[in-house]
Amino acid sequence: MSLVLYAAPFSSAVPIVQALHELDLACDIRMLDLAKREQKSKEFLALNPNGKVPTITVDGAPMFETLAIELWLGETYGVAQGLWPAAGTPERLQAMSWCAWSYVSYGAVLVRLQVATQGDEAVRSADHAAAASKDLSALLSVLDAHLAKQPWMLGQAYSLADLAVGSVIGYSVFLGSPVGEHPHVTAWLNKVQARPAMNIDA
Ligand SMILES: N[C@@H](CCC(=O)N[C@@H](CS)C(=O)NCC(=O)O)C(=O)O
Repeated sequence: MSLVLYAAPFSSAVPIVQALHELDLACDIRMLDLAKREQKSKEFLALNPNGKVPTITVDGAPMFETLAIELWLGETYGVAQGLWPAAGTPERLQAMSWCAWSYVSYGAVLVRLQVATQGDEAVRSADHAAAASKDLSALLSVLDAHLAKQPWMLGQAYSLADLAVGSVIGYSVFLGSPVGEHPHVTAWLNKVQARPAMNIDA
């Protein structure tokens, strides 16, 4: 398969670049200059009408949304390498659940924190930030209890589910989420972030 990834530094595309490294996959990575609005060119909008990175083409066919690309990379390339559970296993169900949990359930509350702390002046609010922080902490407690039982998201071995969930949780630290109050999440995140693939220049 011929893969072309459209990415940008310090963007949502970074976990995809990291997953490609974990999988040792050949991919033509094209860095867009978002400040120059290269993502809004007619050619790029034909691939992703949202005009956002990451966008990947598979033998010319486009796909967008980080979560969707991560799940697709896992099922397409990860199973053979032991980095993604096989279809039909309980672990596959858990992988899809936790990845969606991080991007959708946790991500939605994270946006509340981001808007309350870094949004336009009119929408900034200490009260909303405190409420979002409390709700994030409740979600982190669920993750902490999960990681108290096992060292990695899916059990005894690292997988691309750790990369996906770890990317969202790691980004949330940067936004001020109370990750540090959850010891098992913190210890797991340190292990995820120590992987060589997480420290490449993306
Ligand atoms: N939910 C999307 C978000 C993608 C997104 O917001 N990408 C940003 C970079 S982090 C972007 O391309 N921004 C350019 C723009 O909005 O013009 C995903 O995960 O793929």
